[in-house]
Amino acid sequence: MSIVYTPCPFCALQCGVTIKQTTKGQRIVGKPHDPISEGHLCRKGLASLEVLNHTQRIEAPLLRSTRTQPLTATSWTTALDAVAERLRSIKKNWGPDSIAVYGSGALTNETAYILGKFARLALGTREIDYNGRFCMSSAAKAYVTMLGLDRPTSTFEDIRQAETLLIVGSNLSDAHPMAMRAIQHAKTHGATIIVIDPRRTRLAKSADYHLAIRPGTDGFLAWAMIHSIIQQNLVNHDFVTNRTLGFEEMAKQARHYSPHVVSLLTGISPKIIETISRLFAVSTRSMLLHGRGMEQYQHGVEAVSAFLNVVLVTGQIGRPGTGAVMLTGQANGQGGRELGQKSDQLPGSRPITDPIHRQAIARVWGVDPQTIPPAGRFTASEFFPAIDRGDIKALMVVGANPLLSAPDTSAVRHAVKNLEFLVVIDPILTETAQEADVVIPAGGFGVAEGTITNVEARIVPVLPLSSHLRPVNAWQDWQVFQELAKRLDSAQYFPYQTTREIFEEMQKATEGAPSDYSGTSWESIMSGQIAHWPITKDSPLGTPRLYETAFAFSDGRARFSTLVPGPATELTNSEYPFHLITGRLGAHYNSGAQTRFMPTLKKTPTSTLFIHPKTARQLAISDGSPVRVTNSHGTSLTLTAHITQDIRQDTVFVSMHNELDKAINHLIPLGPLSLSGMPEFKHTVVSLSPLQSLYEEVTVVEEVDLGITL
Ligand SMILES: Nc1nc2c(c(=O)[nH]1)N[C@H]1C(S)=C(S)[C@@H](COP(=O)(O)OP(=O)(O)OC[C@H]3O[C@@H](n4cnc5c(=O)[nH]c(N)nc54)[C@H](O)[C@@H]3O)O[C@H]1N2
Ligand SMILES: Nc1nc2c(c(=O)[nH]1)N[C@H]1C(S)=C(S)[C@@H](COP(=O)(O)OP(=O)(O)OC[C@H]3O[C@@H](n4cnc5c(=O)[nH]c(N)nc54)[C@H](O)[C@@H]3O)O[C@H]1N2
Ligand code: SF4
Ligand SMILES: [Mo]
Repeated sequence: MSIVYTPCPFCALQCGVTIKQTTKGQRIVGKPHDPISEGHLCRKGLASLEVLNHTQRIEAPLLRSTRTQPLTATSWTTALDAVAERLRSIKKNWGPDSIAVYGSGALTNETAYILGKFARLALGTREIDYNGRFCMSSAAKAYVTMLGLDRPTSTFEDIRQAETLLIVGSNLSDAHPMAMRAIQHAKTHGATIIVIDPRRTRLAKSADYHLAIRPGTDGFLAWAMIHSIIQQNLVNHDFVTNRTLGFEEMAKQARHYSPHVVSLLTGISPKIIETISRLFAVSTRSMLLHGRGMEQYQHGVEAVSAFLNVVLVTGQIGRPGTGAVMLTGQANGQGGRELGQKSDQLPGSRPITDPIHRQAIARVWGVDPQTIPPAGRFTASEFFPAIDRGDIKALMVVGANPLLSAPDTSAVRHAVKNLEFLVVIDPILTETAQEADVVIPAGGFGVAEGTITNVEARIVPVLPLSSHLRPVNAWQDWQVFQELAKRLDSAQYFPYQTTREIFEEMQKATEGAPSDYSGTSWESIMSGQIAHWPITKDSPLGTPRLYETAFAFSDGRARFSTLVPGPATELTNSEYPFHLITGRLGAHYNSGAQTRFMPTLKKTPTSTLFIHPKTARQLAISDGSPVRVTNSHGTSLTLTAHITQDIRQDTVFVSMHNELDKAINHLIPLGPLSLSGMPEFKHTVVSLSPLQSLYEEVTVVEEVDLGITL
């Protein structure tokens, strides 16, 4: 029997799994002593072996010569030659920036790093961005601007030690299930849990306070908390004076947001606003945790910034059991965004426009800084309109399924069809891959080797299964880019024999950068040493808790924010009276490309509309019946009603895991982007109409009843 320890392929907790391989097959259990899951796994983790023999898994490259032909299996050489030849000819005809690269937080650190290098050196394009733009970019912008680094300030050990936990727009119980262990630990030790979510999730049910806020109004709530903290004389003046800048201006702005006024916007009573503000301020150890629920709005950056103001004004940061934790979503949502996949960043979270950072990367890559293209013109969701305008002619998608997960599905589909060339690199034949000219399988669970940086900014080793048990013919992603680079006359930049060599080059590239990985080693990561970045030569064991003495600015001080909160882009009205909010189910994952085909997980249906019983009754909608959901642009989807008490009466919820013809992003327009480039994924307004009226059914039942009585 052999045993492999590797992380679960799904969320950013990266719980360790133990795969026991015997001649009879494989078995999966939790990894003992895992720092987050303590040896347990959620249902997705337990089902993860099903990713290996997934019905949509591809084992050989697929190719077609025209879009009207079906994709057929081909040799690696033919597929790689075809990709290189098409990209070379598009670059010659339209210039390098006509090729765009769409990366992912599902990739290892080494793949993320190589993808950025490949785009900028082998293709020479400035257009690279990734699906984390849809995920962590609003939180990242707020944290970098106010605290200095794009990283949660604290770890799960701090959550366990907290006395008050303020959890905003996060459905931990379904989206990060093993995190519930830390919450439960804190609760058992007397912590007060405050949850802000329009829905009563399992987390909300277990909380001391559940604020079922009106969607899109969190930013206002946070400002009312600041107002209330100042009014109740609960400002931590020592902290504010010694460790921050900009308090006076911020406090002046807070005057506009009295709990009374804000209660009208949010639906939360002034008394509750005052109570939770007091609790957060007076408790010795308070923490803020947040998910996408407040971030994926046009004013998501403003909302996160306002909550960080709450943390700073109360001085609840830099000590055990305090701080702010943006709950990263994807497996490598953290590392994925640090290593050069963002349109505006080079590896190490280095701003691409900064000459010193360009110089540092140019040195590691052995090129002139001029060779590194400038910042991209487009973020991930802007790629698709750019394709329609003719600015982008070829797209390379690596580890994402934008046909389902980017806003405005029909527009994305139209754009993808307009491309001269689409290549997808993914072990699964996703809906996006099905539209491609060439599909190349690489990486993924059981195959990928390297490292991932988890929700705590802790670097974890990723190991492949032994060769006789993993899918045949499996390639690492970097091998694909290396082979393509050879064909694009850039072999000299990709001389690697092993993944370790990439890790070591990546370490050099991050040395002295904001996200600094330089002080650890491949051996120590592979032997399971706990390491949270920054890991420098001076702090080789890393930094679990940030900002104990100074924030990451040259003067060491955090910055208060005066960004003004704003409403959701679309407001309910008589024609579209319901908020539609979107998010996750416990059994499925993101676009559903993996979980909709996994025998254990596919038992949980997708395409469901969660609706309150009173609303359902008013609209004559019965449980399990089809409902037409129409947005203000006149686009409709038919979904199946699931009646539940656990949602506001003016709000319905749909997951993002539906199959293509029911994809929720048919209803989410591209709309104005946030300051971070994030679309307003969480929200739109809709009208609802039953396709099968409850009253018709009731009439029939009454007739039968009458018959029996007579
Ligand atoms: N099971 C499962 N787990 C996952 C994933 C998955 O697809 N499935 N995906 C992973 C990824 S990539 C991510 S980013 C994370 C996401 O993790 P979360 O952010 O926790 O999950 P979501 O369901 O997207 O949104 C969280 C909550 O926001 C609420 N919400 C909607 N609008 C508002 C609002 O205006 N204000 C507030 N306060 N709340 C609001 C929704 O009701 C929902 O319960 O999960 C990760 N883990
Ligand atoms: N309306 C609405 N839309 C949303 C959201 C929402 O809440 N509401 N959430 C947004 C968020 S937070 C996110 S993160 C996105 C996620 O949505 P997508 O970007 O579509 O992500 P996934 O569906 O997780 O697809 C990841 C793919 O990566 C592949 N993969 C895994 N490992 C590897 C590897 O090692 N190598 C390669 N090459 N491929 C690999 C998997 O097989 C899978 O097909 O969706 C966004 N869209
Ligand atoms: S909590 Fe996340 S990482 Fe842990 S087992 Fe579940 S899906 Fe996997
Ligand atoms: Mo995400």
